[in-house]
This record gives sequence, C-alpha cells and structure tokens, in this order.
Amino acid sequence: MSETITTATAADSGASATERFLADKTGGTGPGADTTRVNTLATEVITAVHQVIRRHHVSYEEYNALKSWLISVGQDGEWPLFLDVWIEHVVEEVAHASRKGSKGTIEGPYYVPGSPARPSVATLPMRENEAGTPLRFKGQVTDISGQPLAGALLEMWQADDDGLYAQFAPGIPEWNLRGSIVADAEGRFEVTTVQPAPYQIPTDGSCGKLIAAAGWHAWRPAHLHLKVSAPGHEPLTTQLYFKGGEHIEDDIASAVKPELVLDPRPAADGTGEVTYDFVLDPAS
Ligand code: MBD
Ligand code: FE
Repeated sequence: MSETITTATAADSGASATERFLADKTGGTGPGADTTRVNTLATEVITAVHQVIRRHHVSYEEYNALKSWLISVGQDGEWPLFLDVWIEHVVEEVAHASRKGSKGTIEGPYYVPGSPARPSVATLPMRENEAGTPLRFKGQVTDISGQPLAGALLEMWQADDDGLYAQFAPGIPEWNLRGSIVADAEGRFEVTTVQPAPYQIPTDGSCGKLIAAAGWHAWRPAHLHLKVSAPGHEPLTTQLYFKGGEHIEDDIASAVKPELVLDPRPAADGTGEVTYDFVLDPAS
C-alpha cells in the first residue's frame, strides 16, 4: 500500500470520473422532475444553507472561501467524488429502504460498464504478479424465495494494492481487476481475485483540501464493488468489506453495513476463501 502513488493522480481520476458520469448516467435532458418537485427540493436546500449561515455567523471571508472551493471542485472534475463520498449513501438508503433481498450500498465514482465476460469459475483480469493476497470468493445468486437465478451477472471492480482503479489512474491495463462473471445454471460463481487494500481518496484535489481543512481523514476500508443482476430482478449495487479491516468503523463514504462484511479464512496455500450469497428482489 503506497500513499504517495494515490496522491499523484487526483486530477486524472477526477477528470475521468466526470467524463465517465457524463457518458453513462446523463441523457442530456436536464432535471427529470416536475416544477413542483424541483421547487420543493431546491428551496429546502437553499433554506438549509441560509440557516447554517445565520446559526454560525458566516463571514464574507468564509463565503468567498466556499465560492472558490466550489469553483475548484468543478475545475478538478471532483463533483462525482464529492457527491458519492458525502451524499450518495443517503440516496441509497432512501431508494432501497423496502428491499427484501440482499443489502446494497453506494456505487461510487469508478464503475465502468462492459467489463470482460468471464465464466462462473474465473479469475478477474489481472497483471502477472498482481500484488495482494489471493482471494477466492464464491456463492450463489437467488431470488427472495430461494430459487437460483441461472446465468446471473456479477460485475466486479476493485482498486489494486496501491489503491488505484483501472481507467481512473494512469499506467494500469484497461480492465485490470474488472470483470463480468456469468453465474452457472444454479446461480453459482467462484471468482479468484486479490484482497483489496484500504483506499485513500485523492488528497491533492478539492476534496482533499476540504478533508485537510476540516481535520478529517481520507480513507475508505478495503472493498470489492459489485453489481449483481438477472432478468426480471432489481439490480443490486453493493460493496463487500473485510472483518477487522482498517476504517471499517469510520469509512469516509459512510457506506459500510454489517451485512456487507466478509471474513475470509486462509486455505492451505494462503488464499483467502469466503462464501457470500446474493438475493435479488423482483423487478418493481
Ligand atoms: C471509491 O473507491 C469509492 O468506492 C467511493 C464510494 C468513493 C471514492 C472512491
Ligand atoms: Fe471504491
């Protein structure tokens, strides 16, 4: 785990995350809600800011510091990072409050659709001598009545041992530690990867400046990202963490849930082995 490598790439990863979001997540149609809804939400957000200013007697100096910081977040391309770290977890909580199947959590800024397809028993695309303890992760995908979901798709993505994501940091093969595993006829899968390291969000951009100015830390616990999907079912976006890992209790992105913590056991050859099953809700 190297802290210096992560800090060298904030501008690249911010710009890439912004491009990625604009490519995948916006239809170019602007706000999708009606006037009443926009009026309600925008008015309440603005009013909440007014209340903070009054309560804390915010000065012109502070107002101008905020203004220049907000400008720099956009210039750095760090709005996806800022929003996914400090806001998305509450959106996810509200969106999925009545889910019956597996718990999910935030997507974060580094998902890329269309990763290479792999069979149900597979190794994630990785470099020769990819750093990190090997991890074998297996399980089954079912519906909420326990019926296997044949051919369910598990899209996985994770940072490498230096905390860097392929396509968001330079010098990493395009699909490194990213893959789309197709479960077998019983919904089963067995994926070999490497155990991820704790992840520090870029410290040299605007989000890093906020973290330093507020005396916070920049860490997320080590995590695997997954999107699990099957026809006729709600796709599940989740992350899995590691028991006893650093920052499990103080994730900067507030995205850890007790149901999402793995406890791999070392096999004879040192590979961590763990089973985790996914339960998908019916499509709504
Ligand atoms: C990540 O890797 C991540 O998962 C989130 C949520 C935010 C920043 C970086
Ligand atoms: Fe992540």
